Amino acid sequence: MTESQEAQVSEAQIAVHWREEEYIYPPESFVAQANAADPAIFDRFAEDRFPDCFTEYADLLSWDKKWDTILDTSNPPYWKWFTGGRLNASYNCVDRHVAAYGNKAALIWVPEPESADHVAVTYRDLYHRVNEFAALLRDFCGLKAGDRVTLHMPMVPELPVTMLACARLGVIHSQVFGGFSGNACGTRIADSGSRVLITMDSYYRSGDLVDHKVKADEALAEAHKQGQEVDKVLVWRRHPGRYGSQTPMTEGRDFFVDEVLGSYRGQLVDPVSLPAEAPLFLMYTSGTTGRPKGAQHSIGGYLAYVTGTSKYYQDIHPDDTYWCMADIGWITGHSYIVYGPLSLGTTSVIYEGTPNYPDAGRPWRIAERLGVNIFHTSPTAIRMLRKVGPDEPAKYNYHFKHMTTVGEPIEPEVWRWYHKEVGKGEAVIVDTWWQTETGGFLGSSLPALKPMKPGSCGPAVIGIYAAIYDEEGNEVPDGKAGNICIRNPWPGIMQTIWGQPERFIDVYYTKYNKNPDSKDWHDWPYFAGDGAVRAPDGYYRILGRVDDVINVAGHRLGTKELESAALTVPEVAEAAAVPVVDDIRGRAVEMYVSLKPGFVASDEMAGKVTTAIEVEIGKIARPKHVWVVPDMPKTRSGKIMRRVIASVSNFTDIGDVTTLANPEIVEGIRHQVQSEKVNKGEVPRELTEAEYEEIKSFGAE
Ligand code: 6R9
Repeated sequence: MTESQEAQVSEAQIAVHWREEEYIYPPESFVAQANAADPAIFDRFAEDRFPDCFTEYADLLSWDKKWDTILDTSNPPYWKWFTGGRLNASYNCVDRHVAAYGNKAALIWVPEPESADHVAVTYRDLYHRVNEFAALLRDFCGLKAGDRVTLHMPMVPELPVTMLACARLGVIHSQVFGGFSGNACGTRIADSGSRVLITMDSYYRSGDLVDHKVKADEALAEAHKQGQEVDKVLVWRRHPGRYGSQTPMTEGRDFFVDEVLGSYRGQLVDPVSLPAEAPLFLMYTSGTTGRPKGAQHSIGGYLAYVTGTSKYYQDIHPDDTYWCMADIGWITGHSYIVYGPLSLGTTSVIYEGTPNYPDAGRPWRIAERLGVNIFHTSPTAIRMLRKVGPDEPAKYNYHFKHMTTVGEPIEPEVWRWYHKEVGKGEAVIVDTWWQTETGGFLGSSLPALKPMKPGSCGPAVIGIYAAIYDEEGNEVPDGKAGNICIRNPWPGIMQTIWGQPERFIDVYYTKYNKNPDSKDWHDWPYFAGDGAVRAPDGYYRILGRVDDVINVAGHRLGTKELESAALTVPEVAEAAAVPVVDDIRGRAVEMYVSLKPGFVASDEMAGKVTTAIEVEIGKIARPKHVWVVPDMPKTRSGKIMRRVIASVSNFTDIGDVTTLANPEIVEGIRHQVQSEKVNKGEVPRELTEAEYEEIKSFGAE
């Protein structure tokens, strides 16, 4: 960087200092068996080989017809990968493995009740189950390629069966996380225009059989309110033949899958040969406005990308037993429980319940019993298991060769516990940074070829050329924080936001695009919305979101979504959501609300806000506190200053309030909130510099 460029670096940039962690090298035994152990791979994916390098991923798939063009950039930033090619995702994840691995488990399902045996679904079983269900979707529901179907299912093998049956027909599935509320599901049904909802009656969670069908009725009511009618609700039963819900079935609309399926037994459905750029699924995620964004992923590009990254970064071989503890309702589960692992013909474990049920030894008993050798989870789960059972892993005789962490930054000391105790010092760790929108990994170390560095996700993955820009689009020097961007398209990138093509450009591209007419991909960096710092060795440390998204336990919650949920309480006049640093879940949500004139603050009012959030979004978004305050700190133009209340909640320096329209209220709010927290023993530890910066600039105006 020249001196003049250096001078342009904005003063607003934050220097982020943290102790550089030592490298940790992979064991010889891992390197000897790794899928990617030859450094020549870095040359194959170097920038001058782009986009041709990605044919290495596409070649891992079986194509009905090979592509004509690797990357079509004629309509930026709506990139098209492998155009002219045709394939089927269900064929690639199921049919093509039956000859060689027909008797091998594709899925091993572990029910939550420990007394129940695990269930192995072989590739041959999976083939039959996917075919039958595809026949039902086609002939009973009248579904065809391009139709959307909403799934609201728990962690059961019927979920991948349903996804793969949709994929067989080219039906676009939109799986909504099972823990989300009926209303959240209904909003997604309406947004995607689904006429069919596929759900399950009940499932086990923390020891209880949860009534899930009740949410289907709420979802349909919400979808109806938003103008979308649903003709059929297909209800899988957790125990076939035995209904586990109190909610009545609606005649002519709701059907038990196990009953209807009887007529389709043994039927085979040819996988529909589809264009590479046809959509495979939608995955909804939160943004800064209330309306969720349906990230649309393609068949060819997406499947190639998750297959390639599963092979090289997850080091999956067909004879591995791979367990990703994420929920299939999130992108991690789609890419790295279902599509990537099954495309490679491996055995993928699905666990129904919570990791610490009935105790903190459960994951390690599962690993021991099933011979899991690749393990994948989130920092939140690691922190929790470390807290409740730090010595548990050592009691079990399992051996991981490889472990993943995903979803949030991981603290170096938590990383070290994961490495030493869970990995028994034998396993490599990949810290994988990526997003719903990106389909697969963006930042991670290639495990046999790059050392691990606790707290850093590693360099950009092969074929991804990252950069950190300041607000003006200048690259920042190493060691300085800025906005991490990906300079090039890649096959896993979403195609668009379903039904909101302008928002796709606005959110991810407008910020750093200098010429909207350019057809050159170099002019369209992808803005990820995360702050990051690069070290001189090229390793990235992800600092967290730079927008109004709160990452709770690896799940993205939009402040606007939380606030609109709070505003459904009739007495609430204004609402603001802020993050508070949480030792287990990374961040928790705190809500601040003010009431309409004539209403008084009470615990009951706070309770109503909590309930509203659970109903609108789900229990996962449940705020840690709801503070009913007399008024919100506001700018003169009337905007709520979230950074001020975020500082109050986190006990950090409140900063300059002289620009507020009502600075006098801040002291009262601080007293109210902090004295209650002190009474409850909730004073947070001292924040790290990065956390401090996040709070200080939260929702910055
Ligand atoms: C895969 C997934 C994406 C956001 C992302 C970032 C955070 C994900 C991370 C990480 C630090 C990691 N994030 N992985 N932060 N280190 N290894 O999580 O997708 O649910 O869309 O969340 O999560 O802030 O922007 P998604």
